[in-house]
Amino acid sequence: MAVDTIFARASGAGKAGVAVYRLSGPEAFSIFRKLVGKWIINREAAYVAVRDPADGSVTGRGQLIDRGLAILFEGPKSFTGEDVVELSLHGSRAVEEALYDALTRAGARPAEAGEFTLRALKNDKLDLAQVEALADLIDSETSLQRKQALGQLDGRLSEAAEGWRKEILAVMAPLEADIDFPDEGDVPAAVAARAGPAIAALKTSLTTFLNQSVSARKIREGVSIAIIGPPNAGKSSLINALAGSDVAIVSDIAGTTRDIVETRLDLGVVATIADTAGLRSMASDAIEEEGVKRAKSRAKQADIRVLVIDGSETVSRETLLSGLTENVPRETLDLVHPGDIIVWNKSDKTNVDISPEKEHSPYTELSVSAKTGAGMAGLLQALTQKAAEGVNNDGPALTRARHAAAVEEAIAALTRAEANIERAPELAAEDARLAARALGKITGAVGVEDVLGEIFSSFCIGK
Ligand SMILES: Nc1nc2c(ncn2[C@@H]2O[C@H](COP(=O)(O)OP(=O)(O)O)[C@@H](O)[C@H]2O)c(=O)[nH]1
Ligand SMILES: [Mg+2]
Repeated sequence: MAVDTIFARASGAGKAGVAVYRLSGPEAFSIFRKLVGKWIINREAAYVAVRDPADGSVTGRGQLIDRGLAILFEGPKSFTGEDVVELSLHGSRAVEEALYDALTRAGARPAEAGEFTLRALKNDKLDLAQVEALADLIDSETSLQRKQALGQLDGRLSEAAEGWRKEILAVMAPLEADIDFPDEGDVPAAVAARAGPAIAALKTSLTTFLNQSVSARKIREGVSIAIIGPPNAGKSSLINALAGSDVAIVSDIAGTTRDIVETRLDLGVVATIADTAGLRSMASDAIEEEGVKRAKSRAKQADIRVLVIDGSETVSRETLLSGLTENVPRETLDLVHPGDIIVWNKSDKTNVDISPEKEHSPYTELSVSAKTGAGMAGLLQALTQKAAEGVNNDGPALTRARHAAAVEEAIAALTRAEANIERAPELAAEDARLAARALGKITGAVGVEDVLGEIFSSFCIGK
């Protein structure tokens, strides 16, 4: 099947001093010649005039479109593995339109979203884990995300997955030999003696790896923080103070915040912080009631909860934590887990003195004033620390649910192999084969077609 030559703007849309256009495919170089009228040296930037070969006969003589830098990348040493042309021209709508017309007339077609990367995958320039890493790198917002994506783009995860897959295959080989020579009576015991511990060791390393993946996914997906508490405690004031902008409406009318208001914070790790409706049992109407329901459900899903208390109104720490305070019922306290944060707000008014007991508290307790900003640096620090807890970005990491599912599948298969190894080595061999297959899904050595749609749906044109 003939492969089309495709083009797209690789740099962001809109007006810009320079925009990079990419052309890839078997006709990329001949189309370049039609527009530029000459050859340039592979992998060397050259200043060229790009012209519209409208009359179809004389190359390089048409109407001038723009001048700029061109680089040729001869396949397979290019991003897609095909012949690639990169043109850095002026980033204007008119240049873009004229260029697209000319390229289309010269025989190329506009690329679909992610099509360059898809070609890189098909031509073995990147494996599936690296394609995901590329998407993550382009989407990265924090330095941890950037480093993690770069590591994966370098093949850190792919190498680990491939390494384990090969180890499993190595363990499997004597099991298969056993199947081939079933008459040698003492083989099963010897095989089991050797393969059993090897399978157990593999299972252990895969399980450790899987457990670490929680933090890797946190880096990619971000941690979720929910601000909860009774009405008028200052939850909305707090999110505004943290975000440094008015994301939520502040008012002394109880029940003002009804839906969840979210904003992003860079705590080293990306964090989504949510302001929620005040928790009270006597909601004034059905909308507020729904808001309370959402607040509770968000509190349950969040990685970190921040319970905000009006410290100027609460009588004492004991009454609060025993659930005796009228406006902070037991039900609200039950949403808060050990390790979560309790913020005693409005410290600018008289506030409960938490200093004697806070050292022994199962929670991180802080006295702040969302109004004056007192104590806010400490809160930010506590959030940063909790968000970073257990986040480790050294070494390969399972950054997506898809990777974790593949490792889980491999562990389950190895568990079956372990159980079968003495009684039925042929079944154990099959289980080991399935474990290897499961790991092959990470790089796309297996089952690539099943996940392509989902992975590439996040790509935009030009990637
Ligand atoms: N004095 C004082 N007032 C505050 C503080 N934080 C919030 N408030 C006030 O408390 C009222 C309720 O605040 P709001 O943020 O809307 O509370 P929410 O219902 O928990 O979201 C508003 O009148 C705020 O101005 C604070 O630290 N000190
Ligand atoms: Mg509010």
